[in-house]
Amino acid sequence: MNRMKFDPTALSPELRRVERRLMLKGALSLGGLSMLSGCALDDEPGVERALARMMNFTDRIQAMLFSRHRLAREFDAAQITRPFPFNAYYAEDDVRTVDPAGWRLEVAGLVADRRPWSLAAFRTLPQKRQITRHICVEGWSAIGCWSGVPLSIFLQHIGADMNAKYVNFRCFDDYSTSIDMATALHPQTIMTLDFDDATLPPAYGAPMKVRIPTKLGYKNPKYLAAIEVTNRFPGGYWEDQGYDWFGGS
Ligand SMILES: Nc1nc2c(c(=O)[nH]1)N[C@H]1C(S)=C(S)[C@@H](COP(=O)(O)O)O[C@H]1N2
Ligand SMILES: [Mo]
Repeated sequence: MNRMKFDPTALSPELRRVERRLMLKGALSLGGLSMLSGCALDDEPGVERALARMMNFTDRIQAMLFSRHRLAREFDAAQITRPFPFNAYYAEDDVRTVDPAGWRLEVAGLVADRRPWSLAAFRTLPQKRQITRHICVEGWSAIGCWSGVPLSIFLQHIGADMNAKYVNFRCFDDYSTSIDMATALHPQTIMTLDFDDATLPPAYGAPMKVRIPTKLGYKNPKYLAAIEVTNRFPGGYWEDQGYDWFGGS
């Protein structure tokens, strides 16, 4: 790509709209993006490509800065947000439920043992509890109490390849998200069975959600159906629509 001086007055109406969108998001001007990417951005596909490359770059920087030993802040019981907000890509009335006794977590990909897991089996593993802040990109945050099995312990049990790059989550409400292995092994990443010291209710992801306080809300999958260990970049429901893949909080 050729380096060109960025001339904002030479923008087409279409690109002017793209620029306004970028500025509104508080992100970056087209000129800034053009400088950072070293490309003349003279059409919308060009802008999209440059943005995707930037996103890739910020994902890598975030991954480098992430430490398995740096913990998300924990709070006191008195600080728990009540009522805790519900959010999904649909309204609360449309929440899907399953029979907890019949539910099994599917296990796929780079693991030694692919047998599905029941809730009773998860209850036999060590549990951890956390009171942490959930941050949603839609502009709200809330403090909640979750407990369950650390994902790292589950990955050991199924003989997962810990050198694989990604852990992918598929949900039975047709949602999905995925995380890097360092986050999967983080001590506060837990396969949640309980919310507020009682069985996880339908609104918050029954029968299982993955609570990841080092990630933004959309990377905390509810209604878990399957887990896959993989080296193939998995993306996710919101990530495929342009949300940052790393999504650190
Ligand atoms: N399966 C599933 N998980 C999901 C979502 C969803 O729509 N479906 N939404 C995500 C988003 S954007 C947020 S903010 C949180 C909301 O979780 P809560 O209802 O427990 O507050 O769930 C995340 N996990
Ligand atoms: Mo969210």
